[in-house]
Formats: sequence, structure tokens, C-alpha cells
Amino acid sequence: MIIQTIHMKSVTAEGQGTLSVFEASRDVPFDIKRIYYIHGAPQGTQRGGHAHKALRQVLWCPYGSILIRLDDGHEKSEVLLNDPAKGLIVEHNMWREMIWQQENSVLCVAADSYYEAEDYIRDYDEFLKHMGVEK
Ligand code: T46
Repeated sequence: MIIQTIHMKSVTAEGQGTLSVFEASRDVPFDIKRIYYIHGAPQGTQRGGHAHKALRQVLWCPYGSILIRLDDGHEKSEVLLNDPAKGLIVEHNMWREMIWQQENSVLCVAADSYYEAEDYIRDYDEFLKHMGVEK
């Protein structure tokens, strides 16, 4: 499985923190139509448990530490988002789970499409079938 991460350009101002930035279609391989973020989750929170038929996204964690588990039906992989300048590209046809390693960690997501409930596959057996994987 190829894991695509990006390192965001970061500009530190002495004693005033750091500005990190990425640009649609330049630093991530798509245009961005929607941004959402998940906050206020206790440590140990597990979210996700689905795949998308078409949606492509970039995930980043500006505060805290969140483990992302990816599964393409053949291989599984994990990426720890614990650096505000690190982004993870999650392509379509990828089962994902997100596990909060630290309370109040924030997960930000920029997506290439508007919200569409029909794009989700929320049943793992259905996902394997969609991917043509024999159980
Ligand atoms: C993903 C991971 C990383 C909306 O109404 N609009 C939206 O744009 C989104 C993303 C969600 N919702 C509603 C649908 C559900 O009633 O918000 C509720 C929670 O969504 P969900 O259970 O899918 O949340 P997560 O954290 O499991 O998954 C989310 C995204 O849905 C998903 O696309 O890849 O974050």
C-alpha cells in the first residue's frame, strides 16, 4: 500500500508560534470543496469505520495525536498524526479508522467533494465485495 503524506510549509516567527500552509492542487493532488474538523473527543475515541467510493481527502492534526488506520482490503497500514505540519492523503476505496491518542486532539479534513451519504460504505463485508476481495 502506498501511503501519501505531505509536509506543510511552516514559517516560525520567533516567540510567536508557527504558521503552516498547504495549497489545493499544488500540495495536495485535488481541489478542495469542503472542510470539516472533529474536536472535543476524549482519549481512546474511535471514529471512522467506513470507506468512500469516490471521495479524496487530506487529514491533518493541528493539535494532539491521532492514529489513522488504513485498509485497502489487501493490506493494512497505520499513520500517526502528531505533527501539525504533517498531512495524510486518503484516497477513495480505503477503509479508515481514527483513534484518539490524546484528549482534545483535533482532526481537520479537507475533501474534494461536498457531503454525500451515498458515497460511504459503512459495512466491512460490503467494502471487501466492492474491492473484489474474496473472504
Ligand atoms: C471521513 C473521516 C475522516 C455531515 O452532515 N456532513 C459532513 O460533511 C460530514 C463529514 C459528516 N456529516 C454528518 C454525518 C453524521 O451524521 O456528521 C455525522 C458524523 O459523521 P461520521 O460518523 O461519518 O464521522 P466520522 O468521524 O466517523 O468520519 C468523518 C467523515 O464522515 C469521513 O468522510 O473520512 O471523518
